[in-house]
Amino acid sequence: MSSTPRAGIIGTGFMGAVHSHAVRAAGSTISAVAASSRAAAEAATGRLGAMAAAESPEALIARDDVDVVHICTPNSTHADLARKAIAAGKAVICEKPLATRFEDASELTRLADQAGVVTAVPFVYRFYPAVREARDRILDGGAGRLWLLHGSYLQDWLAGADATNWRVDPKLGGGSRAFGDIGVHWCDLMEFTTGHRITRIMARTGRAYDKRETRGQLSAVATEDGATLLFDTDKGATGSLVVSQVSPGRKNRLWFSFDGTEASFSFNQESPDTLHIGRTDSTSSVPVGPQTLTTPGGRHYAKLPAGHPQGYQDSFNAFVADAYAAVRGQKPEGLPTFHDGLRAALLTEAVVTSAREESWIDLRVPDS
Ligand code: 4PW
Repeated sequence: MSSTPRAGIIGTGFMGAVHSHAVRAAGSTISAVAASSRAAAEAATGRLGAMAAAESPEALIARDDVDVVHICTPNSTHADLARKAIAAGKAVICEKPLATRFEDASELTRLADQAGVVTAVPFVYRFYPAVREARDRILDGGAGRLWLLHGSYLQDWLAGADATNWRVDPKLGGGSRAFGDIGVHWCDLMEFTTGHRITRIMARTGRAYDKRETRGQLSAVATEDGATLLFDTDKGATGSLVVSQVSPGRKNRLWFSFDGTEASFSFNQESPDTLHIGRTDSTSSVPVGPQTLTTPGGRHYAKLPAGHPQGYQDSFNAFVADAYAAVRGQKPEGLPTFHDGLRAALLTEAVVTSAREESWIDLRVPDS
């Protein structure tokens, strides 16, 4: 492998473009892109800054000048592509969900471990400096005993019966849409930031639209527009989460409040340049910057002086930079791997089962 890992990106939509910016920001080259056809890959080459268009995803994976395979295609294709990339001995960065079935996510995680390849799943909200600051302070005892973990992740891009996307179709997106697409981000962020693990879940799912229009035709929808969850954790906290892709005016509002006996920590992804810390006698809004944050994690990820907000793409860049550091043999703290993708698949399975059975579900312990 070259000393600077070289990328191959499969999928050239919104996420493919985000990955390509991050790879170039990390100083790596994109040897090739692949899409649904060679023509589509060729059309995206310039936009993504890639050196070549591959004939197919398989041809991209086989290239000697591709060290890291980025999988940014519809969810139902992830497992097959990841399996092929692992078999070829490549590092794999796979969009979530790792697979639409828990069993496939489990198998991929085992195969990757056996092959010894570096894996990553873009739980990129971990890479906001404010989140790292909150995490360091919470793990250092700064919240006291965390007892209430709550928040929401709200979007509106599927508001309107004519708003649709491949994610709406369970055959392409998987059986859980709102939770599987964005709820897992919140749960990952909560577990990462607090060190608590969800042990059981009670979930309800719902739909704003029972029918949606695709190519002029109204058809029944099988996936959820939103979900509400209650959960308990292994360290004695309780919590709740509301997830929705039909909350008009909310664009990508991932918000949390982690409340302890001494302080509460809250964060809103749409205003990522501030970390809120509440105490009974004072509240502070800590501006994000290398001089204003105080912990190693906060300072490491704060690249710009306070007042110059870092956003979603910056978090993604930091995630890819750490993934590539791992490919070079380093061990960056908090890189989300296939094990975290498997955890998300486990939570998704529990949410789907709980909503169907209208009961609390204890999280099962996965084999791998
Ligand atoms: O992973 C999520 C996506 O599927 C994201 O972080 C935001 O919501 C952006 O696109 C969707």
